[in-house]
Amino acid sequence: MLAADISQLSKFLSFVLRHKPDAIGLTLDPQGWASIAELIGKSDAAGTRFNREDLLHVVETSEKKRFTISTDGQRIRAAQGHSISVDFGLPAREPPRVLYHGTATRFVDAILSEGLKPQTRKQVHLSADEATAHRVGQRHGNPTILVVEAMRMHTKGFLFYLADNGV
Ligand code: HQG
Repeated sequence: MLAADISQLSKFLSFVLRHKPDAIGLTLDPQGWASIAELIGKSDAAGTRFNREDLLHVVETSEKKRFTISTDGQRIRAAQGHSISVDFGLPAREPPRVLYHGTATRFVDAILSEGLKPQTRKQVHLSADEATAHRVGQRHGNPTILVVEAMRMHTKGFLFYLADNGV
């Protein structure tokens, strides 16, 4: 596959598996899994054609490991980033002392007064290292990195999760 095709298919999969499965008439189970055969069939019917090999290629080459294949090889889900409700069945974890959130400098005043909000997603994304937070923040403009006192929040009852892909 060409790099442009890989990127396009990755974006399509993110859209369908994180946000709008019903755009192609797909149903995810409560844990966010879709049948690969059904995904391929319904995507084709909706005008996006790819085969199992293409799909696995996108999954394997995803630097951020955005998608997870089930152990039996029959199903796929997005590792994180959803705007629809999914229950990953993941246990809440004890976070490190601090975690980082990269954002655009223009959002900082609002964040400091309202708090960090997940916005259109279901969870706020935090990074274990500053370099990753910097990259995430840069997507929105001139980046600022916020240091989140994760352990202190944990002791106050806030819940932290680690997605399949390390986010
Ligand atoms: C900001 C990508 C104003 C928040 C990345 C962020 C990441 C507020 C934006 C993943 C706010 C939401 C997630 C408040 C939060 N007022 N702005 N009170 N609270 N914000 O894209 O964290 O390529 O939904 O700081 O690499 O930037 O999709 O979240 O700037 O891992 O796999 O609202 O998305 O991964 O933006 O990025 P996003 P994010 P993928």
